[in-house]
Amino acid sequence: IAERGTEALREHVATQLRRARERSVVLTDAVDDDDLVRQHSKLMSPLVWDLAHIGNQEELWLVRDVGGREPVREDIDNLYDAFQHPRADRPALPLLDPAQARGYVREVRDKVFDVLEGSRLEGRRLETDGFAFGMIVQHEQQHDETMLATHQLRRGAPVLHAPAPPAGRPLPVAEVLVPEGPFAMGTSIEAWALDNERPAHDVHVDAFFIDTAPVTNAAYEAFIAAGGYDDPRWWSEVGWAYRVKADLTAPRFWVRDGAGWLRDRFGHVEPIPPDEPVVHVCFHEALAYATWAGRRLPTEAEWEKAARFDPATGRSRRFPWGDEDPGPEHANLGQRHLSPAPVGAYPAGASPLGVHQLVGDVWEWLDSDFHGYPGFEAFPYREYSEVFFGGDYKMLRGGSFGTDPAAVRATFRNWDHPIRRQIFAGFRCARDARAEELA
Ligand code: AVJ
Ligand code: FE
Repeated sequence: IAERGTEALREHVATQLRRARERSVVLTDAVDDDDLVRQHSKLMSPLVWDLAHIGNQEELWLVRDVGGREPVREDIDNLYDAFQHPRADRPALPLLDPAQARGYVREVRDKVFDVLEGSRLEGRRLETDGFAFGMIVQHEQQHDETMLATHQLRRGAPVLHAPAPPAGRPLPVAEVLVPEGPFAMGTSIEAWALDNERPAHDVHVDAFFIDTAPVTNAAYEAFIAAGGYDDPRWWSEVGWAYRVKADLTAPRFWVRDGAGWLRDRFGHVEPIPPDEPVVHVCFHEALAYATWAGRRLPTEAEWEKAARFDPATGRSRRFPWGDEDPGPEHANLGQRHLSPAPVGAYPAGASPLGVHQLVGDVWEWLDSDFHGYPGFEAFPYREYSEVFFGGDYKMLRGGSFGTDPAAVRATFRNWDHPIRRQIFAGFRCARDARAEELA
């Protein structure tokens, strides 16, 4: 992005802003006003809150901060400040109604296009405008994924439709060795990288094996059938306590069908595709599966090395397949398909070491907590990342079928509470390399 001329960059920003808005409109026009204002789950905001919050963040950063313009609706800042009101409390707030919210986001967007016309855009950080637009594009796309998760929780006839993902094919090997040694983790040069992805720094990683694909529904069903949910040996202490308290018996949205299972996907109840990555499991379920299978979850550094390290050059790539932005041949991103794709569906997206589907399909739970990298600087606000450091979170990497390409990179870091299951998260397994395997 940095090498493009200002006009090309302006066009790129405009295109990304429009793409994000098209998606927000699809997700909010798909349901009636009653479904927009209702809370479909205590875990989620009403969709109409997300919509106006998207507009309010855009107003704060692009209209007021970058543009230096007069506020559009200063009076509603508090209502749409995520730190003022937990999700469960948002339906009771005096929110903009659907027509007002739609009018508000349109008015803000008109002003933003005006600001964009006069912007210099040459820099990577907020002072020089380019980053601020990228941050707001990513923010809208992040909330679009959150709204997609709200749709998954909504009951009633299906309103979202998309073609099935491409077919899978068997992978030649189940796991690959990632060699011992340092690699460059994080980035100091990616224009739209958020504060927690910075700066680039060398990390030493011991040799380890990582699965070439995420754990599938069929593999996960074998864990269930083997009594995995009834045996505390496989669970951490806190994981087992949660498994009992929440009465977990299978991934969220799986429904019993005699001796087997079906799944409810955006209101379509269907057989569970055996070769698709399992989705809607929490961190505790992922860890229990891995322990049962005699494996473990990768750490965040291991995942990023598997995704970026090119053994031929020693360099870290932007994406597993190289430095090009994601195309439809590389990864299942962008809500083009409303489910993960079967294992092997994206051979062009594999990493140099032969690891598939690291980006797209399902977010992958990792056995790491959320901290800043050495040299971390909060930017442009502490509430994006820093206030979450050291909290009760586990890391997630790679994005899902619901994540837009603009909002994910091999350096992109996501986090959530280890009990969360409504997000589009699965996992893959890893293991230590034994001495005799390294000879
Ligand atoms: C980075 C996905 C954890 O959705 O809570 C949206 C992103 N921050 N608005 C979230 C975010 C502020 C954040 N995650
Ligand atoms: Fe937000």
